[in-house]
Amino acid sequence: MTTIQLIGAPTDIGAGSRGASMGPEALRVAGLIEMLKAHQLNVIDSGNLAGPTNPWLPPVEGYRHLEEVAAWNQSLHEASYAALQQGHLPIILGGDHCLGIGSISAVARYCREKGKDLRVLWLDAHADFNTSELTPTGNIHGMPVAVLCGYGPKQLTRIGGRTPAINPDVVHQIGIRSVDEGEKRFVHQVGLEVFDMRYIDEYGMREAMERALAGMTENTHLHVSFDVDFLDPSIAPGVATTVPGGPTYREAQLCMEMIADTGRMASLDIMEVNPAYDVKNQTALLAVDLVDSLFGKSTLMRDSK
Ligand code: Z70
Ligand code: MN
Ligand code: MN
Ligand code: MN
Repeated sequence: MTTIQLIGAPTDIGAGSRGASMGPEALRVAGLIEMLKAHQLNVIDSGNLAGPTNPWLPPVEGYRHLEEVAAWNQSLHEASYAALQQGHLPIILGGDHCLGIGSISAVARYCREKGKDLRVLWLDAHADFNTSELTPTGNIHGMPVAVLCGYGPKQLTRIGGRTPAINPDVVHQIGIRSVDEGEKRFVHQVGLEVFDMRYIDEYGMREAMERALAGMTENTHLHVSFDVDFLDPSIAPGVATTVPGGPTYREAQLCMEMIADTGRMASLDIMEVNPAYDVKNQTALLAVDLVDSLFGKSTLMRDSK
């Protein structure tokens, strides 16, 4: 029986607005644990990590709160790695998306040691591929993919003991529709695989997901990093950075169902839920509903593949 371990990381240290620090509790209040238990999963809620408070300072040399971001991610790295070593499936409750650094560096370290092939699905409105030179804001939640690929300050790129933590070709991004000018060139330069909204509009979510999930084997560890601003703001208003033109409810459900069908998801981030922008916790409720599909809820019985 699979054991899920919830790890809360209540911080908005890498974001441009306050409030994602309330995300972990919003997800619990929305019934995350009860939903997981209904799938006959063992659930351990290890509570929330502790870390520095948000000093709300301007950027220094292209980074806001670099030391605090490093502290949160170091602690998340250790907690996520320990969960994986115990054979648990960690679900990280963010918190802003800078936490993908600690989470995914831990998954990458675990996969290296176990000889597993890592694949990262990055569901987001943003590519999160900025560097201190490219960033228009200094907010580190716009940088985690670049940091994981080795582009960034050593306080962050060295978390997990190997730089780079991952190669760009393990990352497959879905739903992207807001990329800064310099960031665009850099994404292109390293050859990140991006299924942006233009692609999804032209070819559909099904084609995008078939490609993003193609070529996995029994040995693949699939990590899903779900930034809730992936979703169209009309259904998910509770995020700090809404970007119009995201996946609809039905497209998002299909995306989750196709991931579930692979049976390979072994770790998950749920990031950027921001109750300060939400109405009656609907965005956390929607995230729980989608994660329900990610764990295999489906409308009808289906042939197992
Ligand atoms: C912009 C930046 C961002 C959210 C990532 C936005 C980044 N590209 N915003 N996630 N919510 O500031 O780097
Ligand atoms: Mn993000
Ligand atoms: Mn985003
Ligand atoms: Mn690939």
